Amino acid sequence: YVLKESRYSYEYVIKLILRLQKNQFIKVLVVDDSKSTRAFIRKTLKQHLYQVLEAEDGIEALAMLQQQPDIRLMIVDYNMPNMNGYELVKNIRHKQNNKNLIIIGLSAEGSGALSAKFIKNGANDFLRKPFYHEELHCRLMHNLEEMELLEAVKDAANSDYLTGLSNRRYFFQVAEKLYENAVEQNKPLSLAMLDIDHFKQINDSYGHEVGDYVLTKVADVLKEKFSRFIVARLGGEEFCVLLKGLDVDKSQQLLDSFRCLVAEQKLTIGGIDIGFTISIGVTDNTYSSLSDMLAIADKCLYRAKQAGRNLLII
Ligand code: GH3
Ligand code: MG
Ligand code: MG
Ligand code: MG
Repeated sequence: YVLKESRYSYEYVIKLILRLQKNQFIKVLVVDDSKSTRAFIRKTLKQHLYQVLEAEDGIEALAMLQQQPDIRLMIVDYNMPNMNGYELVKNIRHKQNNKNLIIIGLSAEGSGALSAKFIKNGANDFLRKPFYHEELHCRLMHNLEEMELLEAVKDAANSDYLTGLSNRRYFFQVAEKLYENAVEQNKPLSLAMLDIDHFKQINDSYGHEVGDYVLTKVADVLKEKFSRFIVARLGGEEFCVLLKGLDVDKSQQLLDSFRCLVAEQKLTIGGIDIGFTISIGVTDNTYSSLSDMLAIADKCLYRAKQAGRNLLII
């Protein structure tokens, strides 16, 4: 359909082809008590390769949202039995943590107060029935693009550009919450500071680009080995891992096997084998505070350096 209609841009067609190729269809939930309106919206959206789900009322919609958290978009009618559209929006925005869900209000009642009510309660946009199918398409597109842009900005703000790990900013934001949860629930939590040994020598011997490559490789192994945990690059060649649910003994096992793995492997860059090691400081002292934990782990790391490097100290 989109290919047949000449009015769609080249970029848009490519976007749809990519969606088809990856089999990634955006899930839209249409909530309306009118079967004919649902059918009309379904037909329009299917032409643009959305995956369309339907609910007859708010209660059914809430249940579907619970079961399918990958629903990205919702189109919500105003007049419905059991719960009207704006109550549904209010309910979703207040109770559930789904800021990334786009909600578009819908009504045949032409009052401006109604659209304001929808938007005040958390809808992203509003459409008046009857609407031209192109208007629906444009509003969805517009809101999706805005959301994608916002997500990209958030991602960039939270991650380290070179390694793709969480950055310092994000780490402290999340770590503080994890620390509080661990203390409240009396659950184990340990923290490790890692630092590449004699990294300056790698830069000095092979150049800064090779140094960067080493950093990305270390980050890749960290991501793989500690995928269940929070791993961040705190700066330079210094990393931090926050191990929720693990006491210091289990953390030590995991971290020490990582340390051995790094020490045993060599990176081959331009025909040259480069070996390096990592020193680690660990603590699970949740009695103090997160900043104390960081300070203790840092002290242990310093001791590991003093004791000759390529060591883990608790
Ligand atoms: P130690 O074993 O005591 O940790 O010695 P070191 O040489 O690893 O530590 P030092 O703090 O003396 O040097 C760290 C070096 O890391 C200095 C700095 O130029 C380099 N560095 C920091 N950030 C980056 C980066 O993003 N890329 C590269 N290639 N080098 C970096
Ligand atoms: Mg209705
Ligand atoms: Mg170092
Ligand atoms: Mg350092």
